[in-house]
Amino acid sequence: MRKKIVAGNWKMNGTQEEGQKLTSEIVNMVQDERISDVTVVLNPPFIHASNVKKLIGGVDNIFLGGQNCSDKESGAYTGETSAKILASFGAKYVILGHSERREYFKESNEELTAKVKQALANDLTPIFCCGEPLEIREAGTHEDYVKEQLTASLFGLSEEDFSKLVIAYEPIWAIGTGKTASSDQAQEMHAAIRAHLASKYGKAAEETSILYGGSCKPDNAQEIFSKADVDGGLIGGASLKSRDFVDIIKSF
Ligand code: 3PY
Repeated sequence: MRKKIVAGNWKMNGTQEEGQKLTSEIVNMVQDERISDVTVVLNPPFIHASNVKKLIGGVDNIFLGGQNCSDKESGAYTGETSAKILASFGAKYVILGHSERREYFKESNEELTAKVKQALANDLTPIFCCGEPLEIREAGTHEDYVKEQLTASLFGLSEEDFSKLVIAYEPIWAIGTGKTASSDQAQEMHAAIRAHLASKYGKAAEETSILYGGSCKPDNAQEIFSKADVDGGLIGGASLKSRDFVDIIKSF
């Protein structure tokens, strides 16, 4: 059975007070509404880590994650946060290769391999993002584009390391544009991603959770999550509203 996972990516949002309020509300709702079969990951900006971890407390299906980590172990890299530092604050997950980081910070497939290795060396589960921009979708080469991202960044990993990953598919054209991939488009890509991973890692790919990320909201989550190869969501804007986020978690 693959893990069902809903991860909230707060991006660069939330003051200290807002982050605490959001976290407390989510933690309370998950407990009050007895949600125990979904793994919930909160990925705030790094500086919220300690507060968020404290508020999660001992709730055993809610975890702290990061939105990125350095590809270096430690040292003179001003402004960076290592996987080791993140893990020392109690994080268990880290989003790597989000489309915004690939676009604005020019993260390459090679750099992402190094980040994945840093994460794994520090017992963080990478939520590895892949996905195509609009022009690639329109050209009809989206499957090849995404397969190449996966091959280039991940196919050097051992089967043991690969089996620790979570994958997130983000159709970039559906982020912040008001567009959403249809559930059939999501399923088609998730199945293609799983088949590609299986071509290298065999049965291990059957156990890999593949999350959908692209303007997932309470009103489309149920339809998207009902698809055979969709194991949850990487949620942007809707993760900043506790009721919406928890409604998405309840959409399986
Ligand atoms: C969004 O939906 O905003 C995302 O960034 C998905 O990864």
